[in-house]
Amino acid sequence: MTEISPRDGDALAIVDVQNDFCAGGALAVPDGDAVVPIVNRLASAFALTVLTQDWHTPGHISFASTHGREPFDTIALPYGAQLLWPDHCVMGSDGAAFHPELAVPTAQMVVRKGFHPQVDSYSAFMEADRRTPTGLAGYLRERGVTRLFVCGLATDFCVAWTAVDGRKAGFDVAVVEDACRAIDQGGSLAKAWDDMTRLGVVRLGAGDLVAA
Ligand code: VGL
Ligand code: ZN
Repeated sequence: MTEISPRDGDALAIVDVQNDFCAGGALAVPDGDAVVPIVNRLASAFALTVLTQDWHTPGHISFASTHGREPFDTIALPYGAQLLWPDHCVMGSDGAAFHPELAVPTAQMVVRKGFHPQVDSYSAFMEADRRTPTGLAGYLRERGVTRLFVCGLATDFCVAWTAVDGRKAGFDVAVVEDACRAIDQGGSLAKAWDDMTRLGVVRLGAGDLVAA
């Protein structure tokens, strides 16, 4: 793979590098912390960087505890099947804060998602009802972005849904695989790559973009 130099029209989306998805967090992604130095290095190569932050109300509909159920059970909601999670990324909590070593002072926008009590949002573009946009597509378009690189946590949920919706919104999208880590629950990682590949999401390594 030839090295791709970030240029005008490119942006990097750094998905959910938050304490609750890292070691000791409420929904720790295996080896999640490992993305932090890679993401920091990637970010330095982009003129436009966007952060996302999972940001739920207490008692959010995606929490197992809200339904008296166990994490990783699935329930039917008006907008479709919802996998249930431990309480995580409650707005304003330490768990919802960015990892303390995430160092992206140049980030120009933070997209918070999942803040409607009755609707989850893995994707940075569209809530789980598939109807409520976050505004990110418009923001990127107004900023002249055509190509979006995605990294962060977790590969098989918020990264994948963001990448897929980025394609549906008309952007060229690449996922920087080694700058992501997965939850990999019930085959979710393989399915996520199938979905992404089918929609033309390109799979890259950080070394394709920046020197190690
Ligand atoms: C995520 C599960 C629940 C993620 C967020 O960031 O991938 N996963 N909420
Ligand atoms: Zn969440």
